[in-house]
Parts: sequence; C-alpha cells; structure tokens
Amino acid sequence: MSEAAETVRLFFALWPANALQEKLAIWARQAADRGRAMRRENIHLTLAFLGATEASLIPSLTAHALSVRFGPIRLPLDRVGYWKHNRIIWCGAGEEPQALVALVDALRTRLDAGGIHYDHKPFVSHITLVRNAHGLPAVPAWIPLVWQAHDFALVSSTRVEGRVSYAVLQRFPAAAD
Ligand code: 2AM
Repeated sequence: MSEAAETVRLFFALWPANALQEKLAIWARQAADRGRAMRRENIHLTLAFLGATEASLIPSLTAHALSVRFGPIRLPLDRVGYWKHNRIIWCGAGEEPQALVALVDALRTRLDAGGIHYDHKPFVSHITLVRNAHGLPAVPAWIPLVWQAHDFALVSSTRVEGRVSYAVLQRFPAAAD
C-alpha cells in the first residue's frame, strides 16, 4: 500500500518584526471585545495562500520565491476595518502601495509558471487583528503606523489542540534600495 504524501499548510506573507507585531497585538487585545485577538507571534500579512502542499515541493517553492525580484515596501497602516463575511477586524493601507501590488503580481506569476497551486482570490491586503468579531466595538484610537518591509516569507501553519501556530520557514530579501 502506498503511503499518502506528507503535506504542509503553507502561505507566503510579509512578516513584521516583533516590535511592530507587539504594537498591533496590544491594539488588537483592546479592540477584541467578544472576539479573539490574534496572538503577537501570529500577526502577518498574507501575499498568497497555498494551503495543503506536498512537503517535497518546498525546495522548488523556495527556488521560485528566491527568483522574485522586488523592492522594499513602505506600507502605511492607516486604516482599520471590520469585514462581516469572515468576522475579522483588520488593519492595512488606505491606498495599496504600488510596490506591494508589484510583489504580489510577481510572486503569483512565478507560482503560476511553476504550476504551484494557491488560492487565486484577488489580493486584498490586510492584517487580521481580531477573529470572531461582531463589528468594530468602541475601539481605542488607531494610531497610524508605517511598516517598512524588506523581505517576505514562506510560512507553515499547524494546529495543535485547536491553537494555530505559524513558523517562518524562509525569508526572501528585497533587492537593495
Ligand atoms: P485571514 O487572516 O484573512 O483569514 C493563514 O491562514 C493566512 O492565510 C491568514 O492570514 C488568512 O487570511 C490567509 N488566507 C488567505 N486565503 C486563505 C484561504 N483560502 N484559507 C485560509 N486562509 C487563507
């Protein structure tokens, strides 16, 4: 009997430094109300969601990602919002930076060329801060931040006893400014 191939749940993301994650996590906890604030170490911005992927594909995925050329991204986090359809409170840029759109296009084009499966839903950048939210409660004032991203990451997601935990497998640096 052949054994099923080992799969890992994967996605590509911009992964903030701890200090920025911490600022966002503090606000998320204050805004959580009846929802569930994201834990500091899980806060990120997804670029492409691959889902269950054969582990043996990771080296080729990494090679594809390394060949993506992109510049540093200046991402103002100047908006917070609530989406009813998936009940999340999120933050992001009021106006999508061109450098971010270009990175997502380049990455997805590369994945397409490599025949790698991912979720083709149009990219709408956001950082999830609270799940299972019931709207924007009387939220604390949002203080706009600016995120300077100099790399993106391949991330795995595992669920242990109902808790999701993410691990950055590899980072891919931007070309120098
Ligand atoms: P979300 O925060 O808006 O739920 C890991 O699940 C990450 O991938 C999350 O940031 C999640 O976005 C994102 N994601 C994008 N498409 C997804 C999908 N089809 N299923 C699960 N997560 C998805």
